[in-house]
Amino acid sequence: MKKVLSVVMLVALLLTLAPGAALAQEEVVCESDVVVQADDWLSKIADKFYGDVLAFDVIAEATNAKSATDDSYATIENVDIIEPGWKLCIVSPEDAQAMLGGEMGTGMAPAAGVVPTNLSGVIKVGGAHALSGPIALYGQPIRNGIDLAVKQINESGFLGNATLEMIWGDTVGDKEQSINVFNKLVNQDQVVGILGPTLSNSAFAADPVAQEAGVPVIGSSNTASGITEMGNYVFRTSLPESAVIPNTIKQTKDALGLEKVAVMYGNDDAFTKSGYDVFAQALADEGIEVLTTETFAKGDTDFSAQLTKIQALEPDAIVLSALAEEAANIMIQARQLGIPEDIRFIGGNGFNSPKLFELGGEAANGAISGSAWNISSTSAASQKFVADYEAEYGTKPDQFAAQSYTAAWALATAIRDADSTDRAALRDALDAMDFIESPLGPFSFDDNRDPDHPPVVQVMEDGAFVVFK
Ligand code: 1QQ
Repeated sequence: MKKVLSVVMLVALLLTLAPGAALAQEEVVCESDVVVQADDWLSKIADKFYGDVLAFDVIAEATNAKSATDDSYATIENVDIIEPGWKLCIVSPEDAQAMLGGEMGTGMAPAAGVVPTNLSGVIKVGGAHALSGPIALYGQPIRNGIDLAVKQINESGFLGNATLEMIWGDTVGDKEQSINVFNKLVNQDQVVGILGPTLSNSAFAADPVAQEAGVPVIGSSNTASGITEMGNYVFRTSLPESAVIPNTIKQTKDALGLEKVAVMYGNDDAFTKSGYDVFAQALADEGIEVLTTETFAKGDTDFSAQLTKIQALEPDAIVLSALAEEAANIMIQARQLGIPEDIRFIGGNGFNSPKLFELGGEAANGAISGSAWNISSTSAASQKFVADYEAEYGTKPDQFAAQSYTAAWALATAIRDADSTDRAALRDALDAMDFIESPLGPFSFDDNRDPDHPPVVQVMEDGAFVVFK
């Protein structure tokens, strides 16, 4: 009798555990973890990872199963309420299909680990960046990010029997040199795609060479308006200033109580001019008065005339669209003139190099800039990138390295998805690329071949970039 009872109890217990919903924690294998960003709702994340919002239940179920024994994972009680900072469990697409009983739609991303069959040998990729001269302060970390990605792509067998080889050319941050490098890469080296160039100014000169030859080009530091409008072979992983600055102005207005500012910009560079246009519009939109607009040119070293005028007007802040070298000199001279430290500098992408502090020293502390990425990002992909970069180079990566690393992975993903090195097929594969994991968050190109993810505002504190609050 006793035995019969226990068998009945066991069957009853199994019945309560058995139905599809019951997922024992040990059955759940997270292929990756994702930390929720500000506007990454569960349905969006499901769409990104599985190409299907239906898979949203899978993420909730897998995350809850993990959180039962590991409290670093979130507990999701209501799928309509998820919080930034929550760690979610992303299972493999195959497991997701199985958990949903094969209900996912057709838009599913190709399963990770599908090895291309047509590729073999060495695939040449062009790297066109400023590797010497003043702009190399951006170009070197960019090169590091690309070289790290290529090493990982090759060592992991991501492209099956094929490996990538970078053919580097030094643009020196110069238009003519950029055109020369692009011509060589396209015609002589016959690369499948080009990563670069460093400056928007160079991109406007050289990208048409790639566009006309039908060679995909991915910029990872070009932030001026109009870059991807040059043609359907032009992509970028760098958030344009237009996607970053309005948020920077809004946040700094609220935090610093800005009512009136002075503006300074370089009037002979595509990025600094475009950044100025975006700043001017954002200031107007926020109702912030512009007391004066001062200009300078690349290579200028004496900014005392502009800064003396600005000092007399007593602005709440100085909005500065500049590359790092000029920006650092302007900051030093402003403080030397006696413009107090609480009159902050607010800038764009040009500030986002650690060299700003190396060149500007104490005067660079407090500088605020709109950025695509901050090193404190808690996403697993970002933390892995930072650790791998530090292990490889012994220095911390900057935003430019995060973006160039993403560009190299995007090109490799397109090569793998297309299972071909045909340049037109690669262009199409970049266009159609599903979200990939990246230090910038889940990454894909939007309909204009630009990135689409939330910006951050960072501030230089004791020589390091921290998130501005
Ligand atoms: C551009 C930029 C520069 C700061 C790149 C180094 O954003 O030229 O578009």
